Amino acid sequence: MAKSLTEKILEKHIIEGNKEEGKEIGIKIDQTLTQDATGTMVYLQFESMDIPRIKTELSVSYVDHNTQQSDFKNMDDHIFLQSAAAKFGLHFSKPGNGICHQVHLERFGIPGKTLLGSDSHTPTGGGLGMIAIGAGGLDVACAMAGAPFYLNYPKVIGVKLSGKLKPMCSAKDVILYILSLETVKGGVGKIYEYFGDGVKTLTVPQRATITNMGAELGATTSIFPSDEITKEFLKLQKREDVWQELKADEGANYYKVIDIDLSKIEPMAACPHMPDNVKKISELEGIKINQVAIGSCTNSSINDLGAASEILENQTVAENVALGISPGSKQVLMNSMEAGIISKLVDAGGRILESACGPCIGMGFAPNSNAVTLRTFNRNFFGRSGTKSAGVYLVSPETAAASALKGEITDPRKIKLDYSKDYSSFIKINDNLIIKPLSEKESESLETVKGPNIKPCPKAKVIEKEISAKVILKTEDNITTDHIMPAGSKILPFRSNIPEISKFTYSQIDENFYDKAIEAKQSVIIGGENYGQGSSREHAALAPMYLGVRAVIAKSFARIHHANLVNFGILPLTFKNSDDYDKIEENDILELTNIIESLKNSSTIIIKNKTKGTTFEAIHGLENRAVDVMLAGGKLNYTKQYSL
Ligand code: MIC
Ligand code: SF4
Repeated sequence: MAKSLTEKILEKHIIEGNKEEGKEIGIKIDQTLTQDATGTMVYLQFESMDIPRIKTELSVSYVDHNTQQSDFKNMDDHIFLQSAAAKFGLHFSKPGNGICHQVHLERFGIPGKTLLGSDSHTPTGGGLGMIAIGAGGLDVACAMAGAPFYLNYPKVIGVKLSGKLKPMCSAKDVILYILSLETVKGGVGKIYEYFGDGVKTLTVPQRATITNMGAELGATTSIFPSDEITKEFLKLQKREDVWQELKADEGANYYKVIDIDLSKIEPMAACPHMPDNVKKISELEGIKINQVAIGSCTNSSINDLGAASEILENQTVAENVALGISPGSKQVLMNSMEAGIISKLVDAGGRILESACGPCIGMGFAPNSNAVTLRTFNRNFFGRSGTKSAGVYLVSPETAAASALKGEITDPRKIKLDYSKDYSSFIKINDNLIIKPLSEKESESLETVKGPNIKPCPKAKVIEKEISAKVILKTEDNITTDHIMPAGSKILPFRSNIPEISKFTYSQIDENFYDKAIEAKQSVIIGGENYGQGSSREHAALAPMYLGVRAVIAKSFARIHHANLVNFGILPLTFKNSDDYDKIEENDILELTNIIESLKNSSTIIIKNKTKGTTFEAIHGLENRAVDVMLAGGKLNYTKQYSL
């Protein structure tokens, strides 16, 4: 039978379970990546497993998120990460070397391999033909220890591309268009597989823009075939030897097929505050802007900066616009300097920021009050830019540059009609910020180095038969992990210190959340649809766990956050009847009954609302392995109990 590419790669990696849509499988992970903001917990967890060395083919620890270093904390984290990489046999990518996903694409990704990353944009690797999945840090630690990664066998959506993008229309506009069709929850439990004649018109970085932002669909991942274009990209990276051709069989069966004619794609923007709030630029033209930021793991390849530089060449950005550029990697930065791109951008008034996540995660370059900011990033969640009153529009580099010139949202086709030049062959490689792993013998006697802000990862409580807990928060639909555990320069330095970071839990939407949780001792959160979408940060589960949250009852969950809740012993439940959501209020006392028995033998749990005197049912829907994790009191306890 004709197979999809996804099926072919998964088939080679399945070690537990069978190909049955929606059912749990365990797959072998070939490569892992971590970044510093999630990585410190990953290596603390790995260390606590007492495994001397990683068991993957390759694992890389990147530093790209917390690079502002306003005091000792960030750099203490970097040093800890470097010492852990040396001790456990990883590559270490030093700060300044670039954003994990861009660097991994350039230097490490291999078509046909599986990659698990403690960052939700790990699917960027799908641009190279990898099955690249974002996960919580503990799942990545377990994969490094040689354990399978568990996921539900996904539905495979085919995206058939035909035609060719028109000048000034870009890969970013393609994924924004798909978001407008599929929404931020349309991809849950799905893999988007691209095929068709249009694929060969897209470069690897363009494909990676699409797979990167596929994360915003809630998808497990997205993947492109590995073809001659992939080979050319790897050849330029002097890694041609890892190339192999990979594609779906003719006539492969997809759950559904989305047809896209690239020549019909127009410049688009995701309007505040959701990546699927997409409109055509033509509908937004004229909106005055204050800031433009070009960069992030979505759009910071050399051609992205090159396109912006051509639009801005010999011009000056509008008086009221601040332009910031963060190149995706040291390679992009160096080659953009040699190609004259950086001088054009600086000449036009751009500020060159570090090769790091920077403004994308609220680490500097925060916009002014009530600002309109255009960003080539992938997320525009409320408050993420660092300024609560700002509105972020997500756009292509072409639209960003054209709008920076005009001082208002502008269709780039009105500024320039040409194709932008292809800078991709402009490439000089210098890996001197990547520290290679030591031999087993050399690393044997090493110890990790922990500064005073690095505290052990707290353990979850073992689940009891009954739990009585207070509802301390009731949320709307599409709550993101940025709502649950915000990022930004004030909070990110506490990623290695759960007691401290827990004080910021839900601070964006309820300043009293921490006090309420402490007072209640045991609590429950009520959520709407797609609860926990966005980032993979397990801190959004770890901190609530630390504060005594025992269950989240929601209409539906995002994949990674659901797994993180289980990993840290918080019971994720969905309403059997979604009308019951309306019948619960904050401060109600809920009693979850007969939990252990229900987890083992039934799919539902009976919940009594003691305040209202009502009873309702919630579904746990956990597979046997997840039930065992819950019963053990979270994945750390579980892995110890049933050693890998
Ligand atoms: C993000 O884009 O939200 C982040 C910051 O990269 C996160 C990881 C984190 O919170 O550390 C992600 O996407 O997983
Ligand atoms: Fe970094 Fe932003 Fe990409 Fe997250 S989305 S990895 S913060 S650049």
